[in-house]
Formats: sequence, C-alpha cells, structure tokens
Amino acid sequence: MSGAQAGSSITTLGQYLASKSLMAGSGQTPLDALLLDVATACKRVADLVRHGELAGVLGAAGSENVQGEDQKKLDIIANDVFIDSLERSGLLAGVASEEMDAHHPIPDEAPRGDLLLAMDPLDGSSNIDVNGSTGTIFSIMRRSGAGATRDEHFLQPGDSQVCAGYCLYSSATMLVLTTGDGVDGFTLDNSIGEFVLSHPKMQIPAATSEYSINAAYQRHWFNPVARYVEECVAGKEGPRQRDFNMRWAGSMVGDVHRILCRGGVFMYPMDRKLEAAGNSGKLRLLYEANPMAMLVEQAGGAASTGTERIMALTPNALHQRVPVLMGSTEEVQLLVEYHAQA
Ligand code: P6P
Repeated sequence: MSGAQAGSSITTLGQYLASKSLMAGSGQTPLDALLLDVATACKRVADLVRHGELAGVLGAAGSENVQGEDQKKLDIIANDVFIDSLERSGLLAGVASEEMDAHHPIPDEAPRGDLLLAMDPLDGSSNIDVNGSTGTIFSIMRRSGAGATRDEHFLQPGDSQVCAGYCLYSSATMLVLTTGDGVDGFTLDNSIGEFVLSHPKMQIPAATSEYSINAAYQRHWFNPVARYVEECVAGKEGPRQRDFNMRWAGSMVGDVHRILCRGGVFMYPMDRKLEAAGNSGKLRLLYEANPMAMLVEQAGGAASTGTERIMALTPNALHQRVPVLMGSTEEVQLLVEYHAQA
C-alpha cells in the first residue's frame, strides 16, 4: 500500500528543487544535483539503520574518531556511504566529516566542483544499539579560488553556508533542509523510494515551555545555565510562573527536529568538566552547530554560544567545538541575558 494516498498530489524532492530553480530563472543547479545525491546517501543509510542487527551494523567498531570518541560500526559505514555517493558527483571540492581527521579530497580521476560538504554522518550514534533516534547533519559551502582543496577552505563562518540540513532516522525518515529561504521537511515514502514534501515552511514558536539538556551534568554547569534550568524546574511557583517540560533525545538531530516541530530550547553549554578537559564545548561548530543554527534561524529561532551568535563565528579548526544554545527566541535571549549578567 503506497504511503501516499492513491490519487493525492505529492511533491518529491526533485520536483521541489526543480521548481525553486525554475522560479529563480535557472535550470538544475550544482547544489540541486548535490542535494539529490545527498538524499540518495540518506536513503542508503536509512535502509541500514532500519535493518539494524539484521544488517549486522550495530555495535562498536573498535576504533576512535579524531575526538577520541569510540566509533560505532554504523558511524564508519555511514561515512563511507556518503563518500561513495558523493565523491564522483563532479560537484564537490572536498568532504569534511566528524569521522575523518582531515577532509576527504576528491579522487584525481573524478571531476571536481566548487561545493564543500561538512557532515556528521551519523549523529547520536550512542542511540544506535538501543534503536533510538539518530541522524545525518550536513552543511554545504562554496569553495573560492583554484588549486588543491585544503582543510582551511572549510573554515568559513556559518553565515557563508549555501545549504544546511539533516536526515532524521526515527519512526519516519525525514530530510529537513534550508537553502536560505525557509525550512522545508520531506518524509521518505519507502513504497516509491522518494522524499516527499510533508512539512513546508517549518517555524519555531518564539515561546516555549520545553527545554533540552543532559541534566546529569548539573553539578558542572556555570551559573547562567544553572540559573535558567533552576527557574524552569521551579515552574509555576518560580519566576517563570509556568511549568516546563524536559526532553533529552541523546541525539541533536532528534532534539532539534522536535524544536522545529513544536518549539523548545536545546542546550549543550560549556561547563566545568569540558573546561577541565581543555575543550571549548562538546558539539562541533562546522558540521553540528553551524548547520543546525542555519536551520533554526531560518525557522525563526535563535542560535548562540551564550555570548556570541553561532553563525558569526569563524572556525579555527575542522573539529572545533562550541557551546550550543538554540531554539525558541525568547528562551535563547533569556539565556544570553543571563550570560551577560554573569
Ligand atoms: P551526551 C551525540 O553524540 C551528540 O553529539 C549529540 O547528538 C547529542 O545531543 C549529544 O552528543 C549527547 O551528548 O553527553 O548527552 O551523551
């Protein structure tokens, strides 16, 4: 039985991209073609995630990534699927990934484009073995100049992204993306193998009563975040004068998707534990914070480190980490205010 009701009109990702380019007065652009290849890679990963143990892709890989984090088998497999799906497209000048120390150069025998892709091929991989939500996060930038691509070409501020998106592998597989003109969501209809437009113009409500943070780290929080969460927990009796709810998916894609759907604020702040370890945050600027910040801002939300707008930062390294506070504008602004008062 097809997921799309018989006879109903649908818009596939390909039709969506073609109509946007036609409206912009051009035929298919290199970015359109790249997004179709990204969608193919997402479908391949979604199939592996959906089969899980039956595909023999669960469990640890027995290796560490550049961040010193234990890799899951599917972290590496997903990375390889994206490289295989994209490196011969003739559209890319290079690929950077959480799972690779340096960027992946386009093979000499393959044609080269001027787009750069930075990705977390499988975000939330700690959820894989327990069938929790996971996702792919991607950021697309342009590469200026000629000559061989270097890591430095990726070190562009988030404002220079031409596209950002994620694919959420959950009860449904959803591709959510922006090219700077709002955020649109597509649901994978497995019966026809197409991403179908299902959530046009996603918007984050300015107000929310739902926050996301890993409360196990409470003793490590600095005062601004500690104060914000304490006031949420105080509920009606406290200064916020309303009760709050808390959600923590363990995958940024799962939490940010929920926020794009119904509002909320996602926090992975700097804390004393990260500071003692010499880290400037947990989440990576290039392929987690920046793409999610573009999506959140395009959906009417805000994204800050607490003291700076995330997309204004110029990365100093491929795997630079930053504090992340993003979602409903009223809550992000309150958090920024508390940071300023500290
Ligand atoms: P913690 C997943 O590893 C990730 O990078 C994000 O997707 C997620 O929000 C966060 O880390 C979870 O971190 O410390 O709660 O395990």
